[in-house]
Amino acid sequence: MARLVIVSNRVPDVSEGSGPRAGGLAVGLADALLPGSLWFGWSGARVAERSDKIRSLVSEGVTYATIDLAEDDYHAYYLGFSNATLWPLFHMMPSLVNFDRAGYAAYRDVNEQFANALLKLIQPDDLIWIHDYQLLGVAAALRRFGVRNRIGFFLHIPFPAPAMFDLLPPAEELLQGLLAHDVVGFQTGQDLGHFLSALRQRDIFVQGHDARHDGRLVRGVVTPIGVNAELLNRLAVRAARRVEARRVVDSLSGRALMISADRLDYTKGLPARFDAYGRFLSCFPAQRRRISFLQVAAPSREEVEKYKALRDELDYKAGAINGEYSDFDWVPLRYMTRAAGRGLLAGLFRISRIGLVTPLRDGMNLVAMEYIAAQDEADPGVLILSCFAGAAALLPEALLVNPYDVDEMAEAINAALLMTKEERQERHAALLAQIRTHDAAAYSRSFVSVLAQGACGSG
Ligand code: GDG
Repeated sequence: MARLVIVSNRVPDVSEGSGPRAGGLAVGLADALLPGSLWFGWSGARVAERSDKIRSLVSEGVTYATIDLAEDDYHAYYLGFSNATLWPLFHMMPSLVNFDRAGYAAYRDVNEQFANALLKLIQPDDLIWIHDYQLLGVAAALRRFGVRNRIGFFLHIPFPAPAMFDLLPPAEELLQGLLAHDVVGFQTGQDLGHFLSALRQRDIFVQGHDARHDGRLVRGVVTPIGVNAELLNRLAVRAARRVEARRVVDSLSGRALMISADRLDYTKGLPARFDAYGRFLSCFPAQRRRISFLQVAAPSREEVEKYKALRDELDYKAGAINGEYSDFDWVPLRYMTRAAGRGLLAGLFRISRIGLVTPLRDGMNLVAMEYIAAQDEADPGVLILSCFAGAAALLPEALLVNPYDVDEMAEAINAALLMTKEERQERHAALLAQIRTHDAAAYSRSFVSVLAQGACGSG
């Protein structure tokens, strides 16, 4: 079998030896990462000048190769074009987009730097699998350098509707970049549809899910990412028994816990979620003292300006809710702006009666799946999920809500609190079956099998 080369902005930190990983790309790819595979990306380190030095480390038979980023590139490529231009635009939030040419120039340069390093690492038969929006131009650079390997790309975030995509000054070039791959994968059928529409509008020949361009075939696929449900459940069972989780249970005095856990990101819909909780407390006074809401918000991209503004807004809203509704012996909202440990988080999911996941737009959303996986099947909690998360397409038995509709979310919280055990069990069984079918192993298996088709010169 051909060797698999994974390329992503960051490579997982394997040096810490922190036990089983329960989330993220490392789990999504665990089944594809056979010994002998290579994973290439940015080390996370920033240096004064651009450098082509590659460092390698082998862990469990997998080679992790990294380069450092120049400080200027970190600002212009990573914080700039990737996270202040593409991220908000692909999540269809154009008013938050910052664009400047210098940022895009750095983005192209870094993508080329990645391609240059890869040239030194790859062999002719390798299958190359590139991940996410930071690296839309790597394959095009590899093609310019004459690389003829099979190259696949997977977009973890949504692909925007064409009218939104076209707002990007370099839209055309980015689309050409995607066409340099043999396979382009998306989380949902809607994302793939948007991509194909953008191609058709440019008179690129599309048939079914395939595009033909420059004499090459580009195959569009939908391969939703998933979690390892068994691993997560084991982690949750163990953590729920531990003293940290027990202390949380004791602190509830019999009340139901509602939990949300997100990176502190404006796409995750936290301000409207806080408003919805406030609306719930005001509209359903009889329920007030039956619930406690825990929001874990892991700081993220703190150097991007829009993220600072979000943090201030949430501080204000959290203070307002607790000021208005707290009692001497009850605080309605526990709001933490630091990450919880992986195990503890799984344990907290398990002891929570409600998982509240309301992104304004999300490629997939693994928290929703982790919440389901962590539940006790005999007495499971209720998942309230945004209809604009990719996960909603797979999880129709959740209570689906519009994350812009504060009243609807408030009503869903109430309905979840009142839901009978039978209904909770029924919904949970259906949700669990879905996340087992669409799990991490299925994700990488289905993508790699399409990428491998046509290898050895048959494409
Ligand atoms: C992107 C796309 C897509 C969260 N808080 C804590 C914590 N987390 C973990 C969760 C989960 C991961 O971070 C977040 O994954 P999501 O999928 O929810 O969201 P993004 O980070 O935006 O991921 C997304 C994903 O890529 C994969 O394709 O699903 O749509 O945006 O695993 O559990 N982990 C710890 N402490 C926390 O406080 N340890």
